[in-house]
Amino acid sequence: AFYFSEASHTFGEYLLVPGYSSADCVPANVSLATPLVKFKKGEKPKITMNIPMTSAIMQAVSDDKMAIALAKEGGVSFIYGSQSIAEEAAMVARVKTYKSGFVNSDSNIKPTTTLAEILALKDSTGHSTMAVTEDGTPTGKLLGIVTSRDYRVTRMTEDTKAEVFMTPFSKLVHADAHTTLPEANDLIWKHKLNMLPLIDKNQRLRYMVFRKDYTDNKENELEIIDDKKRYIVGAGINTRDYAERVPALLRAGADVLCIDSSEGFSEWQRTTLQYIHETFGEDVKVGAGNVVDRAGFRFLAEAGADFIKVGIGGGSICITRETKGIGRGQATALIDVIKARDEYYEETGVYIPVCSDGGIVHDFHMTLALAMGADFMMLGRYFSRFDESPTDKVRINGTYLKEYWGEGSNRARNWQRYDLGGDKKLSFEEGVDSYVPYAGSLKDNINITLSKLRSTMCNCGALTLPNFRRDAKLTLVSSTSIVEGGSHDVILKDKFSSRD
Ligand code: MZP
Repeated sequence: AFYFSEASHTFGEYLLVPGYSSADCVPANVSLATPLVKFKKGEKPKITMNIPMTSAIMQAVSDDKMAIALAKEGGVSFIYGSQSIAEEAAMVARVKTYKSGFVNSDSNIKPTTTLAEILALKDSTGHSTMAVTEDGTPTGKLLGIVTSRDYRVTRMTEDTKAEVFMTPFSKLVHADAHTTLPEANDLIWKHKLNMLPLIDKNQRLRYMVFRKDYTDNKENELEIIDDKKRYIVGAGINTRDYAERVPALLRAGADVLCIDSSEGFSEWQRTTLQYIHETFGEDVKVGAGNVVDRAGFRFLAEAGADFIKVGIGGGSICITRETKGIGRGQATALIDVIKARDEYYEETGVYIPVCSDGGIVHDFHMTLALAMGADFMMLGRYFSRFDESPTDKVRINGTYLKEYWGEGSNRARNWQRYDLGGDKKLSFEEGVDSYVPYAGSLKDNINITLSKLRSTMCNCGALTLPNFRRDAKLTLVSSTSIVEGGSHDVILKDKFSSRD
């Protein structure tokens, strides 16, 4: 057997040592722009992100709602692949056709405004979906929604009642006439509805809210917008059904794909990458992984991966190390793969971005991953805690929690992720079903995380991510100094109630 000479370490065992900060080193001047896919020396990557964050290819994390929320902040979601091809493509399409969302763009719309007038206005403002509220503000009482898909106007009058009732709908969700626009929007997303009937106390239908949607799986009916503001979205694929899944995802508008697998150093990944590039061309971008050493990186680089993910067994819901005894401490794995990426760049002039996937617990772990050389992170637990994740929020013993389960759990049954070419089933679990503390909105949390990151970069004298990894000074810490790093030898005040 081969023995690595170094023990394998994780993020919590490292600290950054500050460098010189000049006067212009202020958080407002920091750029977090980073490449998502490979590029040649002197050229620009086809896709860059404004923040170094992607959301995990998981049922409990990345659906279309998460993708839109994260794209608004400058990151990219990878829609989970452990669902049918049509469902995954529909999610991608919803992100790509989402434009301005439920925004009232004009307060001149009155309950008496005609359909023709609303449509003329909608077209002139370029909105694909437009809400009409009573007082013209986004939080005002909802009168109706106009979508560009079929130009249905949904304001209820006695005359339109028949037309609305003829429209098919699958679920009824109770909302009342005081339901505000954001609340109606949340219900639509939460219940995966195409339309929401708002019913008053007497069970009379008051309004219908429609969601612009990809409802019927007819790919040729997808709306194409030639708009630069469309959000970037990624999608997970596997090494079994790529010949059918990839074209459907590309037709739906996916900008980038990623092979979702617990272990990427395999012939299955090479075959998949080669098939996609030979069939659809080099312009179709596909990430691969996961690997944890230089040999794994080199193999996927030569097989044509457009970015490479690092990490085995470090995910918060992952029990791969306990179940199979494989994996490597995330920091050591990342440092090793980064060396391989830099060597490959020196040798070939091709820069392949590296993604650190899994095991990020504290915000400073992200800072360390970037200092060690990761181009971006993939995060599951982090995003699962937010309003925008697809899972239920529950209250247990007075605490709000969200559900979060691994792709290798019996609940997800994503056998393709662990596929070694045998039966089409999950033979044993490599992931758990769990709760995480509910944390609020994605936007609020990301803002805090990124301000910590920018501030630490300034402490280390870096205004860009490439300079940060070039100049960062890192030290391994002893277990005693980890204790020194938290508050210690004091009695925290929140241990006492105010009456004490
Ligand atoms: P974390 O951010 O929750 O620590 O880790 C998320 C990552 O764990 C995912 O991106 C994926 O690589 C990995 N994952 C997902 N499901 C499992 C599992 O069931 C898993 N074992 O390890």
